[in-house]
Amino acid sequence: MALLSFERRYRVRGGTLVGGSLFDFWAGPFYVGFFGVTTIFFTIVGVALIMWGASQGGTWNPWLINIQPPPLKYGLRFAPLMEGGIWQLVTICAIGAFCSWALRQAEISRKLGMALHIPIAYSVAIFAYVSLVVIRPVLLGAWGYGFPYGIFSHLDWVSNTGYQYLHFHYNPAHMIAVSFFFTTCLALAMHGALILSAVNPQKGETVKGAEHEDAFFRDHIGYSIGALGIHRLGLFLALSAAFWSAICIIISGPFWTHGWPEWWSWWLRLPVWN
Ligand code: 07D
Ligand code: 07D
Repeated sequence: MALLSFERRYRVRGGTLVGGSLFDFWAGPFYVGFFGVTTIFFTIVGVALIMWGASQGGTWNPWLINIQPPPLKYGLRFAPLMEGGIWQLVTICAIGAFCSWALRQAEISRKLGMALHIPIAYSVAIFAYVSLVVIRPVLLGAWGYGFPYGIFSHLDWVSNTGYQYLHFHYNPAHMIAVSFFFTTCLALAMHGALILSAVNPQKGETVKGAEHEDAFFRDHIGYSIGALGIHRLGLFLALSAAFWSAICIIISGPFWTHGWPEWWSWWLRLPVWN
């Protein structure tokens, strides 16, 4: 059965947050909705602004296009368009598009009678982005602390910002975030491997179910977290990774201005060493 004809059954009206039934329809496979319209609007305006900025930047090489934030001297004011004003407008469009997307996820979840885990999860990614281009710049007093919009230039920003604190790996929140990212990969790899090994057997073998999956892990490490549990764990690990990333960059500058290795001197000052 074609996916679309099957899914049509689930295309229910209502559940919208804004606009009543005005945008409550589908365009081909896509739900439109009020927030679909605002997503498209912010995306088109934002991409057009990036194109305009690029046209003034001397290169059309996609790797090198670079939309800089304003110089620090403009503080938290609006800057002239060619001196970071475009970056400010692109940032507004990006936040508008990302938030619209999250709200569109919420509308679709409501239509289907699902809980709001998906928009909540995506909101944590938005929080990480907002921590970089709004929260930290506002706490430091200038939009110029945001990262530039360019494939290579944003890497330069990460490296430069990291070295401003001497050795970013010593940032304790960065350590927690990195550990959560690595653990997320481990968990997803093991979960993917477990499911494939059970439901995609060699020719002639039967498909195995949840009992086999649980038995594998019980035999192996004495415990199986279970079908629901692994998805709870995965969500927790991934959200924690992005959450601690946001924390690690918000504290760098606003709450800790020295090199990160110095933060650890509390350890050397513990009375136990006397
Ligand atoms: C696979 C889901 C699909 C998404 C993709 C990204 C664009 C940008 C824009 C031409 C996992 C689509 C890309 C729409 C085009 C212009 C102006 C998600 C998947 C495929 N980064 N980053 C990349 C973004 C930051 C860092 C790649 C975005 C922070 C490092 C891609 C943001 C810091 C490295 C990209 C953002 C940082 C990258 C692959 C926003 C800390 C790499 C991304 C909005 C978080 C890697 C050349 C990927 C690379 C890379 C996009 C923010 C660090 C271009 C949209 C400032 C160290 N980043 N990034 O697969 O190869 O993500 O860079 O916050 O090494 Mg980045
Ligand atoms: C911000 C992306 C949000 C995306 C959104 C959606 C579209 C649509 C459309 C595809 C958060 C965008 C969608 C555009 C696309 C289509 C159709 C995700 C975001 C809303 N670090 N470090 C991190 C590691 C070092 C430094 C985070 C590792 C060095 C700084 C993570 C290493 C120095 C910052 C991380 C390492 C340094 C970070 C990034 C190893 C440099 C940050 C993940 C092994 C010399 C950043 C909030 C993240 C951060 C960050 C990992 C090394 C500096 C934990 C594994 C020592 C300055 N680093 N790092 O945040 O916390 O994702 O940002 O060496 O600012 Mg680091």
